Amino acid sequence: MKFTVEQKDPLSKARAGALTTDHGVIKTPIFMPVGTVASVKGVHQRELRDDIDPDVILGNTYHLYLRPGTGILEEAGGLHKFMGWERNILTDSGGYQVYSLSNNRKIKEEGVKFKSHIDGSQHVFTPENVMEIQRTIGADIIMAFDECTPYPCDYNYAKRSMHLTHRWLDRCVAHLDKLPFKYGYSQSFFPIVQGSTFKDLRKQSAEYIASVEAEGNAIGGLSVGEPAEEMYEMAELVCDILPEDKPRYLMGVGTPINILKNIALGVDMFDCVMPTRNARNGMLFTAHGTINIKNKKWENDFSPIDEMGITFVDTEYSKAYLRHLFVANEYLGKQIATIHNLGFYLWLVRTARERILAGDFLDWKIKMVQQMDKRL
Ligand code: PRF
Repeated sequence: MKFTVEQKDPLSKARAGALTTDHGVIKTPIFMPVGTVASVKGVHQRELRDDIDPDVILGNTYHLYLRPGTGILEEAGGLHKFMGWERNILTDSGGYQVYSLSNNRKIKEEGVKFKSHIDGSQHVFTPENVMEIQRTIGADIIMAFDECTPYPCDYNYAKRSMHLTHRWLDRCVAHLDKLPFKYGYSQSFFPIVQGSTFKDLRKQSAEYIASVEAEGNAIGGLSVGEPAEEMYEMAELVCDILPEDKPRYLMGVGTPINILKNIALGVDMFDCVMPTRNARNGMLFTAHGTINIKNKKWENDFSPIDEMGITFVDTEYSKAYLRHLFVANEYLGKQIATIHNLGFYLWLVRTARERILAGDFLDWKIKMVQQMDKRL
């Protein structure tokens, strides 16, 4: 993997860069649509590629390990071939999903014992087997096995949890060294900063993660219920410590406003279920604020879904039609809303990139944040 910073914004810490893997170039800042179970919910791969056009999507180790399982993925020749996606994939390690989804989890030094949310069966994730599973899934970027520290959390728990994440990281690195790539292309490994909302722990964790000298670095444990201002404070503190010449990935963030503000602090990569999940509930993101399309006010609004939108659904369908599909509980409503929201998120990060390259990112960001902070 190669990462180059092409341009730094003179008035903020934003950067425009390019990350090159064996599956192509990822232009940063980037938003990665979430494809948890080998599917970006409600969107065909062809629509994803041709209409939304992300350079990279995300998959989840936790879900893919439980279903279809590593045997099927290996037989298919890896996740790219299995799902028909030729561009980049990043897999999260399960270090978050195992806490948020599974039942009866027990965290020990060795790893996490948990029960599947699908059938209640018992499993164990360790730093070692999670690296093996991610080799078999075959994503281009794979993540360290961490504990996403819950929020709120007392200082002593956060400190113990951070040290556990660091010890697990050492085990991930040692084990990966023994595991060859499986499908003829390489994989890059990203460690994850934790430390909750405690500045000294975040600093210590960022320094530890930086010392590993991995190809890229991630910030975890944020957007877990803390006030947004605390998230920005932690993200800035960590970005200032992580190396400048490596990509920085803020996991599970966030709203369009969160994304622009974190780009300004030096974050390069984002993922979040929000554009896809909220779309299925009828919530649309636009450059002028959010829309609840189920609202009666759209019943006879025959204007396009989003005049400024970049995808075909934005101008081909009206708000009144999309509202009707939601009221009638038609599948197509969720599909159209998902394509719109992902198109908007990708437009947002691509435009941020253009503004950074043009040198006027900060003014644009301030204007956009103000403009998007509304309910239509
Ligand atoms: N760790 C991992 N994945 C994550 C998180 C984390 O802390 C978060 C927190 N926002 C989202 N996804 N492994």
